[in-house]
Amino acid sequence: MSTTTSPARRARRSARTTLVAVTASVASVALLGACGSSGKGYGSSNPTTTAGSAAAAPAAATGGSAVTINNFAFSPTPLKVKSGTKVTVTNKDSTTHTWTADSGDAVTWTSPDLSPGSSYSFTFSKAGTYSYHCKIHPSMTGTVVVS
Ligand SMILES: [Cu+2]
Repeated sequence: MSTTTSPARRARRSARTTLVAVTASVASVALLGACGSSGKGYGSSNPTTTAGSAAAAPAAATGGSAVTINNFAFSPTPLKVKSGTKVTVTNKDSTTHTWTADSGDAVTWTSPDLSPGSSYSFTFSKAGTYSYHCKIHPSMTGTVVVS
C-alpha cells in the first residue's frame, strides 16, 4: 500500500511543480506584454511626476514655495516670498484650473489648464505684488507678494 501511495504523491508533486512553472511563465509573458504596451506612457509620465514632486519638496526647504489649489481656492494667499523664489502651484482639486496673472501686473504668467494632480511653476524675480486668478473660475483669486 505504502509503495503505491509514494509514487502517486511524487507524481502529484511534480505535476504541481510543472503547473506552477507554467503559470509563472504565463504571468511573466503577460507582464511583459503589459509593459510593452504601456511602456511609453510609463516612461514619459514617470520622470515628469518625479521631477515635479522632487522640485516641489526640496524647493520648500531652499526658499521655494508652494501654493495648492483645493476646493476652488488657492492656498496660502497672500503668499509672501523673496525675489528669485520659484513658486509651484499644484492642483489638488478634482476639477481643472489655471494659475493666471491678472493683467496689468509688471510680470505676467499663465499656466496651461492644470488637470487634477498637475502643477506649474513660475519664478518671481522682481519685487512686487502680483494678483492672479483662475481663467476657468474667475472668482478664484490670490496674491503673491515678492520682496
Ligand atoms: Cu478654476
